[in-house]
Amino acid sequence: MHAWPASEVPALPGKGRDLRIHDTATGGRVTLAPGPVARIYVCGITPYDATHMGHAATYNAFDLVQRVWLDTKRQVHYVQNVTDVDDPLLERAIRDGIDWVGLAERETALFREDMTALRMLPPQHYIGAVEAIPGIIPLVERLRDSGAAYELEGDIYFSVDADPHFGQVSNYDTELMRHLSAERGGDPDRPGKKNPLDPMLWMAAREGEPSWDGASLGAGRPGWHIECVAIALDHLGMSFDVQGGGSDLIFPHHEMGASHAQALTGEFPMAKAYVHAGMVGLDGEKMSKSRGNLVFVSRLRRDGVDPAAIRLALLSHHYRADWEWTDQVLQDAVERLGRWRAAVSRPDGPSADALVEELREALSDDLDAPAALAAVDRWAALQDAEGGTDESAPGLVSRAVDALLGVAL
Ligand code: 5CA
Ligand code: ZN
Repeated sequence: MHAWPASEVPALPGKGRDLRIHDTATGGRVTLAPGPVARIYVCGITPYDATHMGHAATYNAFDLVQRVWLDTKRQVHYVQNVTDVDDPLLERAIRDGIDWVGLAERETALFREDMTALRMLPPQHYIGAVEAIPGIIPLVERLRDSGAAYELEGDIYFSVDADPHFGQVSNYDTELMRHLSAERGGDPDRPGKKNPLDPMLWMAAREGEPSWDGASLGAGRPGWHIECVAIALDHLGMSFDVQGGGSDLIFPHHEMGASHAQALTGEFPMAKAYVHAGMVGLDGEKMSKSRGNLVFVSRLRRDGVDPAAIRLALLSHHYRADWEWTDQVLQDAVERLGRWRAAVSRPDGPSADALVEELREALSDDLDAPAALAAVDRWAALQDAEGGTDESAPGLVSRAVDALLGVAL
């Protein structure tokens, strides 16, 4: 699949700092000091509805990760998937009486437009589940042949007990895992499973649903977790730097994915850091397609909201916090954007050298975007109150805000 066009990232004087980021698996901070190429996998959308502010907030977090790395003069190898065949997509297509392929294409196209407008850096590999199927089949066969997977009435399940490290991404207890498994696409109550938590790797063809020739697996379609593992291993290999997504993916998705990869390769861990963004809510509930309480990026754009203001609204919250979208959040961002634009439109101003270092310090410290915004606010306030004589300062602020925060002033 093609991704979306990249906005240019201006180079800044000096060099950025290594990223220290919270890792869900260890519960602590890890310093990611990869070699010249940093590797990141971020779980993509299930394209049955438009991009909402929760999605945008999650992709904003991982965009910042890349901008910090780019500022350290590293290259970034970024992979993202599109879950273009799965139960929720098929259910929505049936509900609306439309073709599931067309629905996925339409919503993926809209997502690309939203990401472009928000200046999110594109992945180098943007891979759909359907196009990954030829790579998924041999992995499931290998898991089955090694005893890490088993058949139940034609479906193939992964045996969580095959991975000695199972449970070490979420660190959740069994009761919570069982509850979340039932809530998030699993089937813990199905009779005949070895462990109620075992997730499906390959679902045998169902009447009226799309299916593919699965060689020795028979006709069917892939499970959700193996989709991301196949794509990540194919393009990044094991022990990549960051596995990213929203906190609703901690369990089962990232737990199971890590276990699949570890059982397949005998290596541990799959990722050096499991990084999770908080949930964005509306009116006290998580914003979700299934609940329908959504604020869409495309809707705001159509209403004439500047995408840079949407981006500033996202940046005004720490990525790990759960927060509520309100009109006030957007209004504050619109006002901040106006203040910043006025401040950089003058021919000179107070020196911005210290500001660049403050931005670097804030973002390398577990992506502290609110602290970064506060630093720019201080420079803009000084510009407003006293001005300055540094003719390079306004341009440097614009470039730093663009390079590190993805906001075009
Ligand atoms: N296709 C799978 C991942 S392989 C999926 O979860 N798709 S999704 O469309 O449901 O979500 C896309 C991304 O947005 C995921 O990282 C998810 O964790 C994140 N996300 C979904 N809802 C919210 C929300 N309300 N707040 C923050 N992030 C969210
Ligand atoms: Zn995923």
